[in-house]
Amino acid sequence: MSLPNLPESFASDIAQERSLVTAIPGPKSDALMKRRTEAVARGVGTTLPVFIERAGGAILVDVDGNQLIDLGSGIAVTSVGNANAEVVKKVQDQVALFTHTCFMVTPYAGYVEVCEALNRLTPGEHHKRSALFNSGAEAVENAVKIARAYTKRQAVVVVEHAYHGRTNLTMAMTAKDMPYKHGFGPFASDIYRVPTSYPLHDGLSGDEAARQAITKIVKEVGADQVAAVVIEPIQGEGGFIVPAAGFLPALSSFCTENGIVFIADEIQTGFARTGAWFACDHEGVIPDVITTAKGIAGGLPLAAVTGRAEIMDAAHVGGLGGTYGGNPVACAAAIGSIQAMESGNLVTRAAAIEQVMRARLEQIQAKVPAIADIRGRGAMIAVEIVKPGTLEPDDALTAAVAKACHGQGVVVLTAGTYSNVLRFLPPLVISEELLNEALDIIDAAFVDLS
Ligand code: PLZ
Repeated sequence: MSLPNLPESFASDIAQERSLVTAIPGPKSDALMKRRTEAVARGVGTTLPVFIERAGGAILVDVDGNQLIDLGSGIAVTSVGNANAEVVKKVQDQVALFTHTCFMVTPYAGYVEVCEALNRLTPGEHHKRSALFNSGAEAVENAVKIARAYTKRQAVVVVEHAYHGRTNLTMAMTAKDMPYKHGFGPFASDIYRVPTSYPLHDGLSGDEAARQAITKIVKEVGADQVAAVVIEPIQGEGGFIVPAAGFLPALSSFCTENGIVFIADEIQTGFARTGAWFACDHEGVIPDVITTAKGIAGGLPLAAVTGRAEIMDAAHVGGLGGTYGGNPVACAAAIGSIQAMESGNLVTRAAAIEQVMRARLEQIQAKVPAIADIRGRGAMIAVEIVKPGTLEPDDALTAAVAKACHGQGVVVLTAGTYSNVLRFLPPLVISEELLNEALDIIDAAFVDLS
């Protein structure tokens, strides 16, 4: 299996090579870390205490001159590569023209163009409209506002292991206590959590898992009380949990039959990441409303809600907005990023990355019994790590493997309610050599530590 070539325009002026010239972290990063500790609130965590000075493609260059392989993409953001040339050009042109007007005060074409692209690319051929925001959490908040306005109902159903953000409403929708919610309540009311489909642990078919969730909604919430079911088609922070086939279609049909708005949170899975434009496409699920962010704009803050025109227009004039939502520079970045995904055929490339990664991870699994599962789609792949012979989470081994990778200059992330999932989100432009080198390091870390 080999990865398809990319057009010349994707070349980065930073050599796509790993290179360690100091310990990780090096002395300059250490010094900055001391300043960070003094100046920045401790609640803002750090995965890797290495300060970045430049980046290109799938390489991060730190202040000590080390070049790290990026298997995190800043949590699924820089899908088109860091500092992608098309994104940089669009941003530079826009920033020199004007930086802000507030779209609600005096509009500009870039915002409309991004909404047109969203309406075209998201699942379904129906008439759609979009609205733009700054962060994923803000998009989820607005999707809920819109669903409540449309249905004139209040209850919101979410699932176990869900992650939807850190604002008050989205904390209530997020499942995991530590670190996201602990001590930060009281949380928004009228949020109900039902079981999801987690094939490794529940052993249920998609239909059985859907029946379990639907029964709980009907019996404990009341179907006619529910404004929206909000679900990540593949859970991100929850541990790249891919529901059993049929689960999402069954849940979506139940929503349609009961006048419930089915909201797919594709903030992490969207924009080519999973080897399709959107993860819902893998099962032909057409959400009523979809939230996007992260990969949409190549690293600039932008998020969106896209949905059926009649649902989106249920919010009254002036009911949606915000000072910066759909900022012109972020919109220019999104236009560049979407163009790069199309010209670089990154949907296909994400699917090819899955083939390369799965083959290598299966080889590692064959010698490491702690790896209970390899899952995900496209360039969103993870392994779940357990005590061998059980399904008991091993968060200590997970953290140790991640740390060993970091020490060798490979940025990997962890995830999961039990912090026992090692996840990989490489930029979709990563070269096959870099990807294989990173996998060599992951392989060695597992063999050494387990
Ligand atoms: N919905 C599915 O993945 C953000 C969180 C990082 P924001 N995931 C990364 C952290 O620890 O804060 C996310 C997501 C899904 C919503 C969000 C929220 O997006 O842009 O971080 O607000």
